[in-house]
Amino acid sequence: MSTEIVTCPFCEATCGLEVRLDGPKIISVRGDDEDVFSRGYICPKGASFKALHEDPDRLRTPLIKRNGVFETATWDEAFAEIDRRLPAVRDAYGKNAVAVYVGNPGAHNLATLLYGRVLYESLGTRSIFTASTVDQLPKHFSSGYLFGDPLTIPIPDLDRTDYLLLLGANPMVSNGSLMTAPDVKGRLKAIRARGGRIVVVDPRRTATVDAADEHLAIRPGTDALLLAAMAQTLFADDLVVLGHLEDHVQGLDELRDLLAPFTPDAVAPIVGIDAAEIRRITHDVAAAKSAAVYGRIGTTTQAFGTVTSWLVDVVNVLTGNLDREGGAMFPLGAAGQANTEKGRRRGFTHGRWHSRVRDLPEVMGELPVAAMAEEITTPGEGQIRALITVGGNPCLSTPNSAKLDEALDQLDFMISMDVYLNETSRHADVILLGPLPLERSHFDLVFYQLSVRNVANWTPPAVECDLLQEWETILRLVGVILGQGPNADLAPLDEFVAADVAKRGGLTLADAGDRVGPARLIDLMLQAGPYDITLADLEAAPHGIDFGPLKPRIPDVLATPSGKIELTPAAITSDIPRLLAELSRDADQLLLVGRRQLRSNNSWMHNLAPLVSGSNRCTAHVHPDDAKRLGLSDGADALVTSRVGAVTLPVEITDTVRPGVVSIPHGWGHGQTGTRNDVAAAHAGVNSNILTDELFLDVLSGTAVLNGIPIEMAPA
Ligand SMILES: Nc1nc2c(c(=O)[nH]1)N[C@H]1C(S)=C(S)[C@@H](COP(=O)(O)OP(=O)(O)OC[C@H]3O[C@@H](n4cnc5c(=O)[nH]c(N)nc54)[C@H](O)[C@@H]3O)O[C@H]1N2
Ligand SMILES: Nc1nc2c(c(=O)[nH]1)N[C@H]1C(S)=C(S)[C@@H](COP(=O)(O)OP(=O)(O)OC[C@H]3O[C@@H](n4cnc5c(=O)[nH]c(N)nc54)[C@H](O)[C@@H]3O)O[C@H]1N2
Ligand code: SF4
Ligand SMILES: [Mo]
Repeated sequence: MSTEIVTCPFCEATCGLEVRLDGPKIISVRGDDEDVFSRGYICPKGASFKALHEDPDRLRTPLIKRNGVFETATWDEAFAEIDRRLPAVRDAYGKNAVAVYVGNPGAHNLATLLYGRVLYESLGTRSIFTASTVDQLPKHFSSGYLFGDPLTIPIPDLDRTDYLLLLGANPMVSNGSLMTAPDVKGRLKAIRARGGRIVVVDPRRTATVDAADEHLAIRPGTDALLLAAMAQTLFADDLVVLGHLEDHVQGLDELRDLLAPFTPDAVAPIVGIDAAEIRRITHDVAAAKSAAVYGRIGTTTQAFGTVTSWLVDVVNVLTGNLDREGGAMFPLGAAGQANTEKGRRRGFTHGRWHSRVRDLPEVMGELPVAAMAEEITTPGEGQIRALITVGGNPCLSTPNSAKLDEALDQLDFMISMDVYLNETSRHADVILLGPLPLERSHFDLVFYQLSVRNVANWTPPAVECDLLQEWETILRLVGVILGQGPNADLAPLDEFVAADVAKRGGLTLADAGDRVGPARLIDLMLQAGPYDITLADLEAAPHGIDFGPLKPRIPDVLATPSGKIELTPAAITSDIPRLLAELSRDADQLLLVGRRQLRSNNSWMHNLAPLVSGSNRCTAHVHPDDAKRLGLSDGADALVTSRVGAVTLPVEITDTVRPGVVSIPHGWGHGQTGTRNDVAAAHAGVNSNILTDELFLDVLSGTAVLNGIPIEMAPA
């Protein structure tokens, strides 16, 4: 018997877990009471490690599709097949003909985080897509222009704030996002216990609303108007107090003029919140000793995702709450945070190239995944002919996924790096499986940069595993792409990656001793980081190291060309005319929004029996007034139709959604032919992304609109 301490990589909360093992067999998993950050917290997904590891459907060997049927293969056979087929596509059709899609688990996996870039660079392709364009890209965009770096993102100082205004976030269920905060439940409770206030803006009465003081049931897609009216009110009522930011802000007068038309009275009928309420909330935020305005996926995956993300921080700035205790602050990650590097690049740009078919701008080197299907199906120079998916399930998670599902069949060659044969990987010609979390090392490189406290924690592999590690898989792919054949020597490739990391940190390879792989890279990044620690220090502290609460970082953190917070970047304010036009929009249209669920993890944990037991969760929430008007009855099937598709699913009549809004969770729609996930198939549900529209985007960032989709609904 042994006990291992690990960090859970399933969501952004970075909980410490205590895993009891009997040899390779998991006996139990519980929260690690001594974790410096999570203090014993665990959720149902973290508790499902055992079910995941023992899942009979989990892939155990690579698979190669021959004559339409998957056959088990050795690693050598799989790479020989890749060597035979992948370079041929590039040689025949050019570099952009090979595309990559990286999904959400990639943000929690050192293989993709540290070695993904060599894969892209070796391919030399511009056809790079990730789940960011169905998620948080607008926040990177707005932060890039406001503060000079897309990963310089202000995080609510949850543990000290006196007033938290949440828009489009449900951390009681999601456990927090762009806000690393294990036991967010306890942290929210503490705000109220110390006399603070929580206000939630959401078209649904969520679990977070239940934990809050106030709820504003906004009409979907109108947060930008609400925030613009709040900012306008701050100016009009003379509430702008920059305080410590006074010398670090540019564009205040222009901002006042731009936002002048967005009065509470002008926006109220569209937003669905009284003008007097908007004024009162604004005055409350301004009067609070400290306040943090925070927007999450309900504000990014909507028609004005970037403008909304920008206005969230505009309000934080105008009330003097940016970069101060209890406000919205900049974390200082222990490793790999670009804004701690000396002599870093000044400024952020996007649109350095554009997608071929729809001319959509690149942002952070990637193109909108909403455009991936058309790039596969539209003939011409640069047409995508091969695809590598890395820990992603775009056939369930991206807009108009039926179209993508069809498009994938047209590819000449497809590789999926995945742990399941599911809705996406069933299209692949070769599936390269990866080890599961307990079988690999882990360090939450990204999420410690977005954390409500500065902490760091290293996880060594807890369980032995004879699978190729995913960083090795990626390097082996790189070997194939570079023409070194299917059995390239990985050591020099790994050393090449490490030498680059060492150089950026002003170090040499020798500084990491004889370590290799992700451990070497993290060791180098820690040594180059702000806390003067090495990986050995973290190895000696299995419950993590706490570097304390967030500290003010302005002006050093700013990397804009002016060195100031640039409040009115043209790249963002160019969308104001479109926002003005919203003031005359149709406020009666029935709109679809999503709904995350505690026992789901996007699309991929529905194959674990403990997480899908109980009644069907894939239902359409409809307000009683709408149900009556549309002739829908509770429990009966309804047909939901959008511009691009239709699904039939059971109705759940509930006043937790505001009138005019229907909510369907995403990530369902299992049981398709050729998949191997029996439990999920028995709880199939429907895919809400059959309804979302690949042409409906946040115009600036190309992020898909997944909330606020116009739909029709009728009894089935
Ligand atoms: N309508 C609607 N759509 C949405 C959303 C929404 O709110 N509404 N949310 C969006 C958001 S925020 C996101 S992040 C995306 C997610 O979009 P995706 O990342 O495309 O989807 P996931 O369901 O997270 O799929 C993860 C895949 O990775 C595999 N996997 C899990 N662990 C590993 C691993 O360690 N290695 C490898 N190689 N594979 C692994 C799983 O089997 C699964 O196939 O969905 C988006 N789609
Ligand atoms: N249990 C669980 N946890 C997860 C995930 C999961 O699938 N399951 N996924 C993880 C991932 S990948 C992510 S990105 C995070 C996301 O973390 P959150 O952003 O906290 O996730 P959601 O629960 O989807 O919350 C979004 C809320 O926005 C609301 N909303 C919809 N449209 C609008 C609108 O127009 N305006 C406003 N103001 N609100 C709107 C929705 O009703 C919903 O309550 O969660 C992560 N954590
Ligand atoms: S909250 Fe997130 S990190 Fe914590 S146990 Fe659950 S899935 Fe894991
Ligand atoms: Mo996400």
